[in-house]
Amino acid sequence: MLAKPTPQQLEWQESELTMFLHFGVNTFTDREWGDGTEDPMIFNPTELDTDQWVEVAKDAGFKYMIITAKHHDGFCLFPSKYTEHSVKNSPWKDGKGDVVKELAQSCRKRDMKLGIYLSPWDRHEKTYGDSPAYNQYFRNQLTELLTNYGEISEVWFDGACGEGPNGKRQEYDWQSYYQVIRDLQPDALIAICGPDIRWVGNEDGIARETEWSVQEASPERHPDTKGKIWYPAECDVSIRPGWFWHASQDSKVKPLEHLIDIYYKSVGRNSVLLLNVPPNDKGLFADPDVQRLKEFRSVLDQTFDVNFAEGKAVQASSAHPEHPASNSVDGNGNTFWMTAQNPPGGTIEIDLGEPVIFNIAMVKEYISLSQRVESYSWEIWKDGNWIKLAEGTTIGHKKLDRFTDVTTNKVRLNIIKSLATPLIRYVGLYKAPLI
Ligand code: FUL
Repeated sequence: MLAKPTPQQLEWQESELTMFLHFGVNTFTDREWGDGTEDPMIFNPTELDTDQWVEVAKDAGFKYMIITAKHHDGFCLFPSKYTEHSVKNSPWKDGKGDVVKELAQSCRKRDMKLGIYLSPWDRHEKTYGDSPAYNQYFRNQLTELLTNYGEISEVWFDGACGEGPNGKRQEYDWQSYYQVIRDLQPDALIAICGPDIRWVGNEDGIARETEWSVQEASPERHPDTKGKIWYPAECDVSIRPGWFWHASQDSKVKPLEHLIDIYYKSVGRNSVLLLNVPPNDKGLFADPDVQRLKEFRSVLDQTFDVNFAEGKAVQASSAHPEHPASNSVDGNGNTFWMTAQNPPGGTIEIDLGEPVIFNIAMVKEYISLSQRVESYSWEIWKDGNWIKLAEGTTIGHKKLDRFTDVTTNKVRLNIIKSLATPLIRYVGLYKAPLI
């Protein structure tokens, strides 16, 4: 059986870009981890504007936004009725404000999906360490977030765990947390310490060269499943050195080249990029981040707006009789070439009709029917011979290869090894600008 994505996993993966928002008391204390003793009075973003966050994210091509409703310090950006450690005891909007609500409204207006980060590790809450009591507290807060803010598309659980004031280590009851989410928001994806989206394993925004969305079920996350499951990777990284905003890091926003490199190594390696952009102490995205995101979008548009293979003739080595291969590269995401052959593999040849210069190749599998390809190569036609241009292992939702400019009138994609008949959904040849 080939594991397949749920409709929600598919939509998430095809969206490619999610923005992370780290915001809270740390924004005002210049720290990365608060210890829970912060005075809520320090939380006072005088110009908070969630419309700005969503507009910037939307313009940059992001489709989901995840906010730290509560970080490890326990301070809640929403007026939880289960704690006093929240916006309700801050001077912001005289304690009547709710950052999660404002963001939810801004997202709704602009067709942006909303996700929440609720830190299980809570350095303020007194019941932390008294495992059953804290698990109930945590479920109560999850219930608030999943009930009061409309559709929540992703719930992001970090695994950090510590001891409570009683000196005991908290034992998280993950399965009961998942149950609350499945009951209240059955379409929400549960990420990282969750069964639907897998942490890529680093905080640099970089996936592996070989990145399978199909994985073995883990006893901890998927106790009721045996064998293979669809469990795609998410690559989290911050646009700055820290997750939270620090004035001293306004000059340390990642250079454009670095961000673009991250894009190729995350989205271009079958993963979703979760890029953190932290609002500042005014409650706004800072200018350097906004500027960088504009540049990021502009380079991606310049690169991917023109596919030189679009509309060009394609020959697939063999086609399944019931799914005749389309004979040109079209933008129809619901069709695919099946290069049926035994053992599974095959060739897709694109006749460009005239010499074309490009430096990027894109290939996508039809992942609705699982991820199959284990090895592939790209070749170009040069002086009467096929010359190897690039090679790789997995493809999945999207695989991008970069190389120095080449000129040719014919290109060939070879599927060398595949777990089952390879289903190729899209191919693209592009020219990235010099940065
Ligand atoms: C980590 C946390 O400890 C960091 O503060 C940050 O939230 C990051 C995304 O996850 O584990």
